[in-house]
Amino acid sequence: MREVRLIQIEEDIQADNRLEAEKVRRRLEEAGTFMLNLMSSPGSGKTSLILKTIEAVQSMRTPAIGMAVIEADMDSQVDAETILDAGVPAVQLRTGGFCHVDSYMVAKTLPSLDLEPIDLLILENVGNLICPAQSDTGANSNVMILSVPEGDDKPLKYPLMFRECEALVVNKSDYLQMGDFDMDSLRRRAKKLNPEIEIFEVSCKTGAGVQQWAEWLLRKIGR
Ligand SMILES: Nc1nc2c(ncn2[C@@H]2O[C@H](COP(=O)(O)OP(=O)(O)OP(=O)(O)O)[C@@H](O)[C@H]2O)c(=O)[nH]1
Ligand SMILES: [Mg+2]
Repeated sequence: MREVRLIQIEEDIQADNRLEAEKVRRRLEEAGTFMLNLMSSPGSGKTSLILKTIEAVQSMRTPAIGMAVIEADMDSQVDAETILDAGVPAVQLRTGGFCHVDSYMVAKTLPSLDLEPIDLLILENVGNLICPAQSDTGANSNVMILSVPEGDDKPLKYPLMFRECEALVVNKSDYLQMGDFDMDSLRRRAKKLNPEIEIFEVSCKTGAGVQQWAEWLLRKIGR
């Protein structure tokens, strides 16, 4: 009988990635840095939420929380420039065609940051609801944004993302009155996939809900 040799590329890659992710977490722990991996589809408001979070967190705590941002995109550096303009250290991670960030990319980025004064490091992942959910970045917490114009059916189509995240920020709540987005359906669908998921209704435009989100985040980082 012929024996077929099966090479499990995907599983091997994920196993290697998880080992590297543990190294990243150890490095962060040594420096006392909490890393948040923020994921969403393109344009749902990752950079906007980071800006609002910087504002909120800095106004809520003295002494100030040390923050920095890793901006990941397939191309361009506009988001890193936006964060630098807000007075927060930022590095641009150009994934060069990859549609998600993995722990090797984070490990390569960390030496360009002075981690010691950073309490909260936010990774803005590549805009995509599929691939980023499959890859451990070494972060301490995964959070996703779903914006109202994307629709309340997304848990049905991208279940892994909802399962992998501790919190879901439903952004652009200022659009709620304009369409057919059903918040109760969204909550039900998200909780069915992940009963523990925390859900925040936010508008980065009006600032609604930002405070509650920031309070949760500060509790997560122990401040
Ligand atoms: N009306 C409204 N617009 C918003 C809100 N949050 C973000 N936007 C707008 O949505 C657009 C995209 O926001 P970004 O923060 O750049 O989204 P992103 O997820 O970082 O986008 P990529 O990095 O390209 O994936 C911008 O024009 C924002 O001004 C909101 O709560 N309400
Ligand atoms: Mg962005």
